[in-house]
Amino acid sequence: MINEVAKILRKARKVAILTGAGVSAESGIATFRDPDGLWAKFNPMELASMKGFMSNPQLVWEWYQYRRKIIANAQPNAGHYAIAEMEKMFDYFSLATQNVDRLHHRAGSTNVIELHGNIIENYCIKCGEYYRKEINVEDKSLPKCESCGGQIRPAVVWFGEMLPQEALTKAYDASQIAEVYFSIGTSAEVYPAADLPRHAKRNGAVLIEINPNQTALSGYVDFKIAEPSAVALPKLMKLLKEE
Ligand code: BJW
Ligand code: ZN
Repeated sequence: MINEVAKILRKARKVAILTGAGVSAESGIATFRDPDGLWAKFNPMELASMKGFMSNPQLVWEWYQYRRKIIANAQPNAGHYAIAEMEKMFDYFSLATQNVDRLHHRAGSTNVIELHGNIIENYCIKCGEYYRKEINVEDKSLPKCESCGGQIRPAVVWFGEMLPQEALTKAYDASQIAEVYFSIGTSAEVYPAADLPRHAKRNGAVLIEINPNQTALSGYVDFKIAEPSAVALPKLMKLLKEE
């Protein structure tokens, strides 16, 4: 299977990728919907929605501080590095991620499209201004906006919230342009991101999934590499370079 994918990639000029939490799993960052994932232990509506934040901002803030600590101590893995390498190999390349951890950036990827925001930054729920003071991950107290005194929240996209329009437009453009589209480490259950690989295939792309498990997309893809991304992606790079 991986040999066939390498063969297709050798001929391809335009490649796009969508990644999800599985890409960071081997960096020690928990996914959401796996049996040991975050949603097995925590309630998504309590922690990842505006309603949840309004009813218990302290709880939500502490949960984000806890995750920030894990992410700050994590390192990009071989999958992130392989993706960073890929962007130099094609005439057109686009990377969109649902991840908020910025590990793609830290691995050297440029122009990363962040569909669900990022966990590093924060903004005010009242005036929208970004909070520029440094956040100490050990500090449990809720910061307040320096301009208007409003509540500060993490710059991620919660359930029921619109994705950043520019990011979504760029990601849709990429899924339209790509000859080869990869869906890597995502359950492909959360919309609108989950529509991107489907849109790519509808527009003629060869659709490839890299994921050790079955997903909502597995029955629909052209090729499935059922391996962890930190294993499959370096293998693929090696095959491509061997030519
Ligand atoms: C490996 C691996 C390894 C393991 N290697 N792989 C009904 C139908 C359609 C849509 C909706 C609906 N009801 C509600 C909606 C909308 C909702 C939605 O899609 N819900 C579905 C769950 C049904 N979407 C939204 O609300 C979005 N906004 C929106 O639609 O706006 C328009 C609107 C406005 C107002 C009203 C209504 C609509 C926003 C979605 C925001 C998602 N936010 C989160 C939290 C972000 C912040 C944070 O991190 O704290 O984003 S939820 C969470 O899920 C996170 C992720 O980015 C996202 C996707 O998860 P992902 O990355 O796929 O992870 P997992 O865990 O699901 O999968 C991991 C995969 O990795 C697995 O497959 C493993 O097998 C694999 N894996 N190890 C490779 N080593
Ligand atoms: Zn404010």
